[in-house]
Amino acid sequence: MVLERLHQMSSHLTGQPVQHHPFDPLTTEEIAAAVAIVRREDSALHFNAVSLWEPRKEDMMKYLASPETVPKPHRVADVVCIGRGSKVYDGLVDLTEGRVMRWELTEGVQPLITMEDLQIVETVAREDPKVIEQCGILGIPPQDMHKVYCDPWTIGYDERFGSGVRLQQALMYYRPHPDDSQYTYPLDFCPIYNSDTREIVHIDVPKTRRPLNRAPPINYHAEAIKAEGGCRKDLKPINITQPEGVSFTLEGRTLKWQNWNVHIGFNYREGIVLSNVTFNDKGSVRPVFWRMSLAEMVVPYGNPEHPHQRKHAFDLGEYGGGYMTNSLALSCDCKGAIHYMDAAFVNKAGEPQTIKNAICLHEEDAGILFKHTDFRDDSCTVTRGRKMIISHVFTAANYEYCVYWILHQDGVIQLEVKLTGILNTYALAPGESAAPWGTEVYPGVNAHNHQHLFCLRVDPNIDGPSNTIFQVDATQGEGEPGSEQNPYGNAFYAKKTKLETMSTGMSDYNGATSRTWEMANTNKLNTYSQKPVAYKLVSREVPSLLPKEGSLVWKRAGFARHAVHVTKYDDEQLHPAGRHVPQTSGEPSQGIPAWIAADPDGSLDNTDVVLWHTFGLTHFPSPEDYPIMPAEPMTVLLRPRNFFTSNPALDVPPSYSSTPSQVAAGKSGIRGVVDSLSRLAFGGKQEKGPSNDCGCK
Ligand SMILES: *[C@@H]1O[C@H](CO)[C@@H](O)[C@H](O)[C@H]1NC(C)=O
Ligand SMILES: *[C@@H]1O[C@H](CO)[C@@H](O)[C@H](O)[C@H]1NC(C)=O
Ligand SMILES: [Cu+2]
Repeated sequence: MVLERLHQMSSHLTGQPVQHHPFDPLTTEEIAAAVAIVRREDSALHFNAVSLWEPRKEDMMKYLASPETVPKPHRVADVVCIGRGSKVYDGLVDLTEGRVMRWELTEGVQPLITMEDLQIVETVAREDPKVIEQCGILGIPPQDMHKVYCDPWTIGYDERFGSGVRLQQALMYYRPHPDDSQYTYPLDFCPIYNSDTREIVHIDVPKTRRPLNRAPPINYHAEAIKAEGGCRKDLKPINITQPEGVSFTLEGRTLKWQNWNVHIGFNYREGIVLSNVTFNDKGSVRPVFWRMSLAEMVVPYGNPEHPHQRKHAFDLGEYGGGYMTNSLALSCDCKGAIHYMDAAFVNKAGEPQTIKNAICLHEEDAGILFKHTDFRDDSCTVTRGRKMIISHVFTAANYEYCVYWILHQDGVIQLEVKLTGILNTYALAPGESAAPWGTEVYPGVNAHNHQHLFCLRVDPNIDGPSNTIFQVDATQGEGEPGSEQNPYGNAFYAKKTKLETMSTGMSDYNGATSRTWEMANTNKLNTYSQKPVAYKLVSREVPSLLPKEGSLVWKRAGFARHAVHVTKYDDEQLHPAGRHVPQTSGEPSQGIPAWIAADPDGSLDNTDVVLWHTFGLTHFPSPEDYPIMPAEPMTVLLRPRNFFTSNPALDVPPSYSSTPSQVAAGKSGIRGVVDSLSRLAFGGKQEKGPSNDCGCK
């Protein structure tokens, strides 16, 4: 109904009917309109971001409750501009009314570094006399400067320069040939680049010099493999076909699949945003999550030598997971029958840009969903599962992050992140050991220890916005063996601890107690278990932040200090390390620690709360990770607990099902499911089972 109404709306911008869902990202037309409105005030600004300012939750709820009487929330653009002298402006542009709503000069911050900001640095570095001089010292003559490359990172934070000047650090490399991986040839010095003056303002040079690596190149592209003897030849094709098409539908950006209903947004910062996630439970549409996204991440490196303490990229807050997203048009990132969505951004000049096929939507077989065989007679039911995957892939200089939001038929939502791409590398002097802060992954190549810590933002809506978060620990029963309450010493139970207030609403991981966290609606009990309806966060790769308390990373990445933080819902609180992350000193810490400090006694009980979960891995590189890393997966599950009254996937058609009485009568239930291909694979000689063989052993 709401969508129908939206279809009927027409835009004053284009005069064309539009189908904006209030959560839809800004279109290229809307980005252009926002830029034009800002330009009326100041024509000399550069654009850093023009993105949807999502409707305030309260307005949205009111509108949904009575769309006839409450006006629809306006389309609003959230704008970040950079003016003369590095001045940063934050603004809001009301697109429905065509006016600037809010415009502020923000002092002492640096907005994220865009791809355009990054690309200039290499050109400048190659022409800088001091960089040329440093290259000379390492054995690269001036006429070879075109073989020198750099990955420009934000500077992170460097106390010598502070936050007032927009700076990048250039991690330097060399390519003997344009097709060679530069990561085999890191250079040992680090120029610092000023984005305003477009010049190298300083070079950090290590005390001990490390000459250019002389090892032969090692590459991973097909040409290189051909030279090494070619690709393996024993792979037969696997074809994935959906002869009758896909099982999902899209209405605008709202996906419907197997009882799920999800709005798919996208922005320059977080990439994919899932909103208004509901599950149709036998005809009753039940809210599950209001909004979910990967909100931030930090990759701290563990080498104590200056200036490597600066290497700790906040890939989302400092560069933007959306801005760095790949166009999936040319590659084979997803397989099967695929639906794509584009992403629209602004460039520095204020022109809308489109990344084609930024988001991929497709289904995959998910193996066994459930199965049971009655050992007495081999009667059996086996049901295969299917999953719906909403994904994007972004390239953060050397690294690739593949982000998969996966819906399952049993009410589970899974976030899988795969890490691939290339290690960040540094030079080694002849005879120098990489240990203990790194590993020599190839002769002369030092890959430093590091962590990848992701921050998942979940705004639960478990049968409504009033939710409570519990930490759940498997705990032994009180009393020693022989005692009255635990006579055999075997008792254990799930101990639930409520996260009560902002200042106490945090929790670390504990694998020994199988710790999970429940997002519960305590106002509604499950009919059978008499426990609150809930979704449980199950996450098992949760290292603690290794940089110590008081360190730069600890100060800047407050969100990473605990596995879970819970905060009271606030429309403005989307970015756990702050709105503008580059060059924050962490004094005071931005984002989550600041929000908690502002309302330490704020109650988290039975109210609208947000759960922030930091998970990830600690990466000690090894030669198998080089010259390109095989993808390493990591998974977080959101599982219904006491939410349904039985397995919600019972009605998924089984691949095979027979009852004891069908077996006794010599019938094998559903027919035609015997796996003929696997028999063929072994020469077609295998006996076909008896007619009541269920075919699933
Ligand atoms: C499998 O896919 C390949 C490549 O798309 C195609 O050439 C081939 O005909 C397909 N085979 C079958 C059995 O569909
Ligand atoms: C959320 O989804 C439900 C149905 O799944 C729909 O009735 C409601 O209007 C949606 N709300 C928004 C904000 O899209
Ligand atoms: Cu890594």
